Amino acid sequence: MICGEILIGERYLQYSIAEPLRIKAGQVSNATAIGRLEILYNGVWGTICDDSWDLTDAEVACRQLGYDHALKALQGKHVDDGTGQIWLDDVGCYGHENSLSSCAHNGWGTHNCAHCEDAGVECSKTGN
Ligand SMILES: [Ca+2]
Ligand SMILES: [Ca+2]
Repeated sequence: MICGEILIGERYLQYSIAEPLRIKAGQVSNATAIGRLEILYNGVWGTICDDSWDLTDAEVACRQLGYDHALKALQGKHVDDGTGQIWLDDVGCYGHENSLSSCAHNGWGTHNCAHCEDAGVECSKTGN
């Protein structure tokens, strides 16, 4: 999410704020987290489509959630269906991003998905 621009010298620097993530319909402890992934945008929690959802994307999400590793990128058939807004589709992270919202995607709310395709994560505090 591009939130604005700052003029520094003769260059405009774009800055951004990470949209928060949460895990729903799963199990969360200090050591592990597993469940449906949701992201907050414009004050509304929404889900992420499992199209092209992979371990690299899950790594970024798990790190943003405060875990060290992603063990699995869960596809919709392994995740309880969410409701309401579907925010992200075709997420494409490189893996170095600090937040899921800075990864490539189709645009907020632009998708060809249903809630049976809601993506999830399995995150861990310790190794693989
Ligand atoms: Ca991907
Ligand atoms: Ca798609």
